[in-house]
Amino acid sequence: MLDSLRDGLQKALQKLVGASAVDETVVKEFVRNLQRTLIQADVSVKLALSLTERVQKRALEEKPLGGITRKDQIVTILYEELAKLLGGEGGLQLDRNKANVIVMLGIQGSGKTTTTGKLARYFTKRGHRVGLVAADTFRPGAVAQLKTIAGTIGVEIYSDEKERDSIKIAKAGKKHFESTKNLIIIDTAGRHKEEKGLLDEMKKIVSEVKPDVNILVIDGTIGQQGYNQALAFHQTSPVGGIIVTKLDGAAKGGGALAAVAATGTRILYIGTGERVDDLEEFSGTRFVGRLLGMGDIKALIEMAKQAEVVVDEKQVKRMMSGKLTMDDLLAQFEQLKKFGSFKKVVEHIPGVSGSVKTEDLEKAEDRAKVYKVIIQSMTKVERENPDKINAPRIKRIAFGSGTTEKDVRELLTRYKQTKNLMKSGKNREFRQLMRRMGGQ
Ligand SMILES: Nc1nc2c(ncn2[C@@H]2O[C@H](COP(=O)(O)OP(=O)(O)OP(=O)(O)O)[C@@H](O)[C@H]2O)c(=O)[nH]1
Ligand SMILES: [Mg+2]
Repeated sequence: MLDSLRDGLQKALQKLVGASAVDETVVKEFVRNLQRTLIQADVSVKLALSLTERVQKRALEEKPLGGITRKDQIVTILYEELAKLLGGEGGLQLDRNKANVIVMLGIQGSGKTTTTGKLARYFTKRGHRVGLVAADTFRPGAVAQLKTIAGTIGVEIYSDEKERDSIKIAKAGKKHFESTKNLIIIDTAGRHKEEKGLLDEMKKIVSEVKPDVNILVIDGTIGQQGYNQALAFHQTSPVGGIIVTKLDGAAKGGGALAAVAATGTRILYIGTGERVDDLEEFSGTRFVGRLLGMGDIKALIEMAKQAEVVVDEKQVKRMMSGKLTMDDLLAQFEQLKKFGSFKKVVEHIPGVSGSVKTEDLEKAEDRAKVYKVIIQSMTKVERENPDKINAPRIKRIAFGSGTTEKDVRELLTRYKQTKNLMKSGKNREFRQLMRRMGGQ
């Protein structure tokens, strides 16, 4: 989903993370890369500039919060600005004790009718009583299309193929379901002779029906015209939430971002396929996290707090100078476990997440469990001087821990590798993580 936008943002981030020091030139280059990526993803130039200008200003002016590096700070700023734009969490809260009325808005082919069915399915599953109203009198076959969808999901539909006035149908449909349903979704036309006619019709429906919310359906694959489209609807019928469709395909996503900016509302759901179940609740923070190739940075900070990672400073210093005992290694495994899975930890390190395979991480986690029992079967002397572990000792340790000699040898190899790694300081990300965990 939105591959090019994601790739572009991640490349810009990787460059930032990879820079030896962050100065004004690096920040400005980062901002230029962001601009290019956003514009290539069909975000309007104006929106791209205002967003990146804010990022640049904050990146140059704000001091890093305690405990995090300037690079992390900049990543957090970008994250916050994108999340602010995308407007928090999605989903639609309904009052179960009344008949909630939704009017679907959007131009032809944006996915209104399909999404009407998806919403009906979604809320029926959650115990709501849903009724659909077929108020598209413009396109031949529109009523039949909604009828078919309603039939598939077993939801009642109100239609009147003899009536040409969509406003009358919308009103009658609302009345028809008002006392028996608690969610009424009105599907409207998207096709019209001219845009003005469509907007006028919607305005009339909205003023007569007085819905609880107007939902704008935006095709995720449209480019910059997303802004004007959204604005046109919003000015005549105030939009209370957006659903972006077709995000399963080649969507660049910029149009959707622009629509949010134009209406100042939230994305509620996203459509990820043609089937009636292809609807996902939208989460701004999760979405941006996915785009940037990391989880929520705030979640990482929270996680670290929750785990109350207490790191013995002396131990970390000793480890980083290359003096490593098996107990240190064990402590390292334990710390990572406290953080959650390896996978989670790695996902939260900007710049690293994209380059590590999930299977490798899961394997690493399983191996860590085996290593732990092996270390626990070692004597104190062996733990402190792993280099002294010879063949007879390996045999004994394997027996004592219920593992194989191969496992023990593997752990010893890992031990040596870790020791070398720490000595050479090649693995900068790892050292950074250690530092963040409370080391130097
Ligand atoms: N891949 C994909 N296709 C979708 C999605 N949502 C809708 N479509 C397809 O988009 C096309 C148009 O969808 P409709 O629901 O008929 O659009 P509409 O807005 O009701 O169109 P009009 O009635 O002409 O105004 C159909 O072929 C749908 O199957 C989606 O999330 N993903
Ligand atoms: Mg339709």
